[in-house]
Amino acid sequence: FSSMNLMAENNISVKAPWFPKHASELDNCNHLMTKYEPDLDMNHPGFADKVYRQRRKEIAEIAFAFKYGDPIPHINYTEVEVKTWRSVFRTVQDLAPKHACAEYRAAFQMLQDEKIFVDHRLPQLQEMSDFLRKNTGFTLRPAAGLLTARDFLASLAFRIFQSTQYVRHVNSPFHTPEPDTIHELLGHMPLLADPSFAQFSQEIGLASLGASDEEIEKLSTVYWFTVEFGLCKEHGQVKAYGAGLLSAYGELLHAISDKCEHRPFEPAVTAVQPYQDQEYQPIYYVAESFEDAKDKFRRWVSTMSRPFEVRFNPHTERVEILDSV
Ligand code: NLE
Ligand code: FE2
Repeated sequence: FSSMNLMAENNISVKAPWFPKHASELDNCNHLMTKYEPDLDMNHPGFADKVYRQRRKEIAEIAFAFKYGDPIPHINYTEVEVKTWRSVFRTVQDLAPKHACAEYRAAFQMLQDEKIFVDHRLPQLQEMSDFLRKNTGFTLRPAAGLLTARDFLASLAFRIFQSTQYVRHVNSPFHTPEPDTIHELLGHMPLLADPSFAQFSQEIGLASLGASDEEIEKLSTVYWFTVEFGLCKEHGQVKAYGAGLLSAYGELLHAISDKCEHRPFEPAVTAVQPYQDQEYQPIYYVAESFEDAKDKFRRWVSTMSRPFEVRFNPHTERVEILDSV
């Protein structure tokens, strides 16, 4: 058996792009997309704000210095940052009961019961990571900004979510095109505490390991229209489960209005739907349920071209490669 594994290891080096085989190798998966950096983008609300740019640098340094196994450093959030958190937190608290899916609402309640979600302070990534570990085995590591799709998806294969730790600019609390810790905390964390959703997230990650560039593009598009902007049905009503909707109430209300189009989630079709990340989406995909989305996703992934299969071993935090050809 071990020699078969070895063979697979040797073969894939010629056929497939490099990918991490152990959670510690995610230390090499922190490449940034620079399009939304406040230093580089004139339209960024922080572009003219020296204090904000300095703060972003400070917090980015923490992520760059982070190594596998380190505790996630604590951030002393400023009064302005707490004010931004509070205003987004309160709108989510108001809107979630009516518009968020049941899994989100249940996890949100748990986070409130554990006093991790309160309006007067931002949750720290380390306490959130501990919470997730207890519920689904997901953990967090800090990211300096928007990562390349390949690096970001790879971490999901290990049930690790790369999370930003800085706060959006105070002038745009209700929508930002780039991820920030409010988006991660209010958008992603509740659902990563749900077992079925956590499984779905990990499966997207596993499918991405060693995939071609075109396949990564398709997988990240599926991720975009599900984990980020997905809608689902609940007792005949349409609810939000996408993190980009749950952390941005402007878009959440848009997504359930008649100003956009709803289409049924169908991975092969969704995967090639062009999208932009500046403005609200014109099209959203609606899943019947997480279980249904997972089934459809699995069937679609099995049509992909990768010549081997991968399996995550949670005891060793290692991805095992199974030669399937
Ligand atoms: N638009 C989202 C928000 O404002 O929270 C962030 C999306 C990140 C992909
Ligand atoms: Fe996100």
